[in-house]
Amino acid sequence: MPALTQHNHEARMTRIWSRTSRAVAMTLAGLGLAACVEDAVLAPPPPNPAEVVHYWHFNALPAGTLTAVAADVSTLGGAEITYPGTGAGYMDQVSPGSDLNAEVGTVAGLGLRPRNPANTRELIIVAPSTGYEDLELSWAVQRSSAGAAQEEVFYSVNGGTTWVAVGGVFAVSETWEVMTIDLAPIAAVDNLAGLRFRILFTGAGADGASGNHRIDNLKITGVPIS
Ligand SMILES: [Ca+2]
Repeated sequence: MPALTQHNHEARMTRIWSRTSRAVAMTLAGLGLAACVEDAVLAPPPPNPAEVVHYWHFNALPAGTLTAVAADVSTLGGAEITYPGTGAGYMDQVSPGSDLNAEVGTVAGLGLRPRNPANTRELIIVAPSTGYEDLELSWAVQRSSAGAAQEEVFYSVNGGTTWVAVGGVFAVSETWEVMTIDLAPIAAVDNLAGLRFRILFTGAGADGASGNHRIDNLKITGVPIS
């Protein structure tokens, strides 16, 4: 909404009152126009709200070894999770998942289980951000008793050639909890078709023959660039 001076606004309201019904005026009041009488200039419009760009709730995962998991919900498409590396580790479904960090109306259902040994693999999250800024990455996580003690997150703006650590080292416990990384200060990840993230499993237990992490409701939100 363009800025209006108080004078112009009041003159406009007078004209409206003179030729329209009370019902129309009440509608304008409902839109907030009546609230600006005390202000010299109307407030600027609010920023666009953030929306879910990619969302994995994992509730439709098939049984067996998983090599690539597409996002369950995506405004852009092309989002998937893989777990490349060496050794016996792999991904499969886990039940139950968690409703932490879930979108409204989404049940806990299933989660994703990257299995040990995990220190020879990396969880790759391909997540285009074309048309979005002020990103946020979040997910619910727990580990099994023998799972890796930590997760470390990185982003890449060049398709995985180089990685930048972000958010520090997360200690992961045996109780589900939500990890959130605010990417709004990092303009490099905005509006980028080739954006990807990776999660490394580190610390005690990451090299184990058994043990795993359980991940659910992994979400990337962003604000549409206007
Ligand atoms: Ca789930």
